[in-house]
Order: sequence, then C-alpha cells, then structure tokens
Amino acid sequence: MALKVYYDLMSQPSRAVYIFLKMNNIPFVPKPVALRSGEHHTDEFKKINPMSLVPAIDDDGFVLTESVAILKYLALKYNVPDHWYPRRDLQAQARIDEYMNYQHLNTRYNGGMVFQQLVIIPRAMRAPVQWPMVENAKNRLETVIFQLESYFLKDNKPFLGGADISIADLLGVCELMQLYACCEENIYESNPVVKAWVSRVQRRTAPHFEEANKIVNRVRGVYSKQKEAQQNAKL
Ligand SMILES: N[C@@H](CCC(=O)N[C@@H](CS)C(=O)NCC(=O)O)C(=O)O
Repeated sequence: MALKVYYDLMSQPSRAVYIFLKMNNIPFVPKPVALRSGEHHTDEFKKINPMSLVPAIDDDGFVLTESVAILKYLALKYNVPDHWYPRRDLQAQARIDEYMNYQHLNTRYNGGMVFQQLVIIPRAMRAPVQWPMVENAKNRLETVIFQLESYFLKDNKPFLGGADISIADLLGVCELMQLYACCEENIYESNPVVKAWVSRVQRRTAPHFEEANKIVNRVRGVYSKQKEAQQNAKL
C-alpha cells in the first residue's frame, strides 16, 4: 500500500516534508488537509492525528505525526542520499539533530508567534493583534538569526549539517519563509550569512521549493491588502 501524506502547504513543517518527498522522488498519495476550513478537526482526520496537527503520514497502517520524526523515518526507510540524514557518520547525524531540537523553541516558536499574531488571529478569530507579543517574538528572532550565523552556520558552513543539504535545512528555511506572508522585509534579510544560506537551500531544492511556497506569496498579497485597508480606514 502507498504512503499517504496528510499536509497543508500553508504549514511550514508540511512544506518541509513535501519538498523532501519531491526531492527524493518518493511516491505518495497526497491527502491535503485544509487548515483554514478546519479539516484538521474532523473525526476522520483525528483518527490519523488526535492532536489535529499536520503533517502526518500513514505508511501502510503505520501512522506517524511530528515533522522531525517523519523526515527521519522517510530518510532512513527510503534510503535517500546520505546527506539528507547521515546513517553511519554519527557526528554528522548529531549535528542535524542538534538543529532540529533547537528549532522548535527558537526558529519555529518565535516565527510562528509573529505569523499567528499578524495573520491568523485577526482573520480567524477577529481579535486585535497583540503588538507587544509581536515585538517580543521579533526580538527573539533577531537572536535566532544571530545564532544561526554564529553557531549553526559558523566557519562558512554552506548548510546546517555541513557540506550538503539535510532535513534540518528544509525545516529551518520553511520556518523563516513563513514570515514573508506578513513582514515587508523578512527578518533574516539583513544578515548576509543567513540570507545566502536561505538562497542556497532554495536553489538546491528547485523547483519544488518554489512550488511549495507559492501559497506564502498568496497570503502575502492578501495580508498587504488587508493592512492597506486598515490604514485607509484610519485616515
Ligand atoms: N511539532 C509539530 C507541529 C505541527 C503543527 O503545529 N502544525 C500546524 C501547522 S504548521 C497545525 O497543524 N496547526 C493546526 C492548529 O493549530 O489548529 C511538527 O513539527 O510537525
């Protein structure tokens, strides 16, 4: 039976899984779950993930949630090129795990907070933006960008794990790209090392990166119109 993948390309970890599958020609049955229509809260999807989150996979009855676990499982199961998640070089593997453990409470937590506050909360909940929360998350993201440059990408490392791309790069860049939806200038753009890394990952994963990220550009358009309308209403 085929691998089924539950995802919404609006979701950063879903995009990382999707790009990985496409890059490695892994056949799968797409099972899109539209978050904006609440499809993740249906009884049908809760049978797959009772926590109502995407991404998730069903590999012939083996159901797995959590993007990091999914990416590691797929990399090992499908025997993809070793640079994605090295099997034998334990230190190279640990370097990739290191970023993936870091990212949940740093890149993702703070980037997700900015996106939630600026895009999701005003639209879905019709609640006002909590600007102090946005400012705090943006400040913490500045620290994340500094740590990406000074620790994870130090010594001119082209990718987070070293010489070639890994699942950690997909997760990291997908989180940062989400901010395009709601920030005129993305927070990493003033940092040349991080900016060059993001472009490198985009080039290395073309054309799948662009395809998966089209939705972010669409949300950017909607968000900027919404912001313009709010500003005009204030005049
Ligand atoms: N730690 C999980 C996070 C999954 C997650 O938060 N997914 C979000 C989309 S990015 C979601 O499904 N949100 C639905 C909701 O919060 O209602 C992972 O890495 O897979």
